[in-house]
Formats: sequence, C-alpha cells, structure tokens
Amino acid sequence: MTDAVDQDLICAIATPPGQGGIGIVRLSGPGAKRVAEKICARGLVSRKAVYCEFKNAAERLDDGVALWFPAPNSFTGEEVVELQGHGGPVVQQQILNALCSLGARLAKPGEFSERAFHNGKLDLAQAEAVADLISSTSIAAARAAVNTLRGDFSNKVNDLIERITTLRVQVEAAIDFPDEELEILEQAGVVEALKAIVQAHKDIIESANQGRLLSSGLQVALIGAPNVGKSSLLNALAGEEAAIVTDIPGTTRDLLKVDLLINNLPIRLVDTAGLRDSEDTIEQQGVARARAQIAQADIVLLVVAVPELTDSGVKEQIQELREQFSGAQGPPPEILVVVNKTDLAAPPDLDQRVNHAAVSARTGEGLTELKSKLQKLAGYTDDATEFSARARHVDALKAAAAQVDASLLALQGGLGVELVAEELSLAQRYLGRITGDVSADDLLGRIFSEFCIGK
Ligand SMILES: Nc1nc2c(ncn2[C@@H]2O[C@H](COP(=O)(O)OP(=O)(O)OP(=O)(O)O)[C@@H](O)[C@H]2O)c(=O)[nH]1
Ligand SMILES: [Mg+2]
Repeated sequence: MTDAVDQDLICAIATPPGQGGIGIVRLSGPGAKRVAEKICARGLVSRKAVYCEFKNAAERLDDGVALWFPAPNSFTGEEVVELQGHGGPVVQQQILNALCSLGARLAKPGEFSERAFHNGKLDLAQAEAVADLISSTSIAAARAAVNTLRGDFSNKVNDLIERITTLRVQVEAAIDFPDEELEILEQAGVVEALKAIVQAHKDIIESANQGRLLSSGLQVALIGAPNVGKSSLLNALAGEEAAIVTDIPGTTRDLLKVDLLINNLPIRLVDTAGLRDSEDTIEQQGVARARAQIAQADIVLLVVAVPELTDSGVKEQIQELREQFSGAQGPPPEILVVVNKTDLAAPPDLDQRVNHAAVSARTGEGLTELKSKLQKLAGYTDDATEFSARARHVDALKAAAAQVDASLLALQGGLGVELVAEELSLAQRYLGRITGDVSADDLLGRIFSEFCIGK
C-alpha cells in the first residue's frame, strides 16, 4: 500500500466478451464522472441509475443506464462510473473509443482490483479471492471464495500476526533486562503462548491447504509403460471416450488433459505417452512430454498392469520415477500405483508400504477406491471448506510456522532472546505477504496480471 499507484482514468469492458443482453463499461479514476457526463450528455446522480443515450462527438452509439459511485464508496475506492448498455462487442468498443478520446486509457488486466487493493478496499488475499470466485468451477469452491472475499481467511492471518506481535513486545522488553530475561519470559508464559501459536499455524495450514485444493485443483498425471491402460483409465475416470484406446503399444503421443471433479475436488487429469525407448520421432517427442509432465504433477498415477507384474518390477518403476525428478525444483509429486486389468488376473501381493489401488478400467471395478485414495493422498476431506486459498498462501504460512518453531527452539535452547525476537519478526513478515501488508512489487505485478481485463 506504500507503493505508488497510477492515478489516471482507466476504462474497460467489465462483462464477458461476446454478445449479451447487457454489456457494462467501467470507468475508474479522477474525472470519471466528468468524462462520463460528456458521453451521456446528462448530469449523473450519486448512486442512482440515470437513463441516457451514449454518444461520441459525431453520433449516437447506444442507450442505457449510467451509475456513478463517488469516491471512496466504490469497488476501487476511486470515482467510478458504470455505463450499462447493450452487450454487443462493436457497441462497447465504440464506447471505449469515445472514453479514450476524452482522456481515459484502457485498463490493464486486474487493474481495477489492484487499485482496490492499493486503496485499502481489499487486502491481497481478498483481491485474489475475487479472481478465484470468478473462476470457481463448483459450488463448494465458490462458497469458499466468498468467505475469503468477506475476510474470513485474512482475519485468521491477522489474528496470528497480532498474537505474534504481542509476544514480540514481551520478548523485546525482556532484552533490556539481560540478567532476568528468561525469568521474565517464563512468568509471562511465553513458551506456552508460542506453543499455542505453533498449533494455530497448523490448523490454518490445514484449512488453507483444503482451500487451495478447492480453488486451484490438482494436477494428476497418468504415467506408465505402453499398453498398460492409461488412456482407458482416463476415459473411465472422465466418464467419456476422450482418449484413443487401441491394443497397439504407443497409441498416445500428445498430452491429453481432462478436467473433472472427484468427490468435489477439481482435478486436471493428464494422459501421456507410454514410457519406452522408441525409434519413432513422434513417439520420442511424446515420451519427452510425458517425462516433463511428471515434474509438473502434484500426483503421479503410476499405471501398471497384470498379468506380468511383480512386486520388484513395481519398485523398480517407482525408483525410476523418483530419479526423474531428483534435482528438479519444487517438491516431488506423490506417487500412487494403479494396478490395472484386474479382470484378467488377480494382482500379485505388493509390499504394503507401496501406496496402491487395484482396478479394471474395462469393468470399472476398484475405481471408487482409487478415487478415495487419490483424495486422501491429496489431503482433501470432503467437509465444507472454510475459505479459498492459494499455493503461495500455504507456502507463506508454512514458512511463518517454521520461524515460530525456530523461535520456540531458540528460547528453550537458551540461544538468546534477540534471536527469538528476530525469528518472530521473520514469521510476521511471511504472514504479512499473504494479505499484502508486506509485499514486493514483482509479486503484486504477477498476481494482478493473471486477472482478466475489466476485473
Ligand atoms: N482386459 C482389460 N484390458 C484393458 C484394460 N484397460 C485397458 N485395456 C486394454 O489394453 C490396451 C491398451 O489400452 P490403452 O488404454 O490404450 O493403454 P495405454 O497405456 O494408454 O497405452 P499407450 O497409449 O500405448 O501408452 C487396449 O486394448 C485396452 O482395451 C482393463 O482394465 N482390462
Ligand atoms: Mg494411451
């Protein structure tokens, strides 16, 4: 909020592209009313719908309703006017042109929300929830995003920050009394308070992780040798014949992505080419894409098939997979082994330590259990999710939790009260990144540029 923000007049079509009954052009910034009144040729009234014709210098473009929201009582916190006309792309473009000829400029993606953030109308997590609400694909996800937009998540984060601040004050006060500092802290119950904060972090991380899964979904890759039934499994899970299935090894080459909900959890399932050495140039490319997909997945379904299947064979494949992403950035994906074609033969006894599910893509047997194992592996419970969140929020919470842990260890290990205070201050900084109290410009730029224009 300390960063400089553009103060000029911006405009954009706020309704989706294409044709519709109503199309809304939104204007925000100083002079919004003055410019809109030129287009409308009428005086606008605060927060009242005013019927008017929209005109440029030469002709009448459309008619509709103009709504003026004086600053600061608007979405962006600036002076805002909405021109609600007919939802045709040409008409709306003409209105935009007219506004630009009067000094407005086209808004960048997410610029309205960014201004709302800079003007303190929304914090960063709430602004992100606007985008998540718009893109939510299930009722549960929409409900969770509304809760975050309302501030449920930010309140929890702010509560953590406040608790840490209170402790920091006590810890820093003790620094002035070097001989008695530990006694002072003991009397103030700082260790217990720190332990409680560690637990509070754990609870919020769990909820935020649910929220993250619900909003952004899971990337799940089907990986395995040719002909084991990866494409058949994709079709069975998707409930449609999306992928070509043949008994010829090497059928799939391109990546095929299907979006589906498994027990309310949004999943992007990716079918890949069977892994093998091949002389065929196209297949080689397919295999390279399959391998690249492994590192991008949250979960890899390693598909294997009876009857030629042994426990050691499965372990070898898991080992090969692990080697693929050793050295890659980010956490390695979880692996779930799927033993397919159980209608042909009973699966061999596999080591219980290997997480696996037995299915028949052909008959559908075992698919329900596979789905619940997948859900469990993702750490997703089907209970009502409290709020939406993103991966960056979960990462920040984890980083903050690690600092609070470190401060507790420093205190218990007698490592010096200064160190305890320093760890707590770092924890606060990580938490502040969630709501945008502490932010880097490149982070803000990245977040808002992912929004669509007009938001
Ligand atoms: N009996 C039986 N056959 C199956 C099952 N799943 C797949 N198949 C058959 O196995 C063959 C290969 O299936 P695909 O789904 O194309 O296998 P894939 O792993 O995608 O193969 P590639 O794309 O070549 O890597 C086809 O003939 C399928 O009908 C199953 O559960 N039971
Ligand atoms: Mg295939």
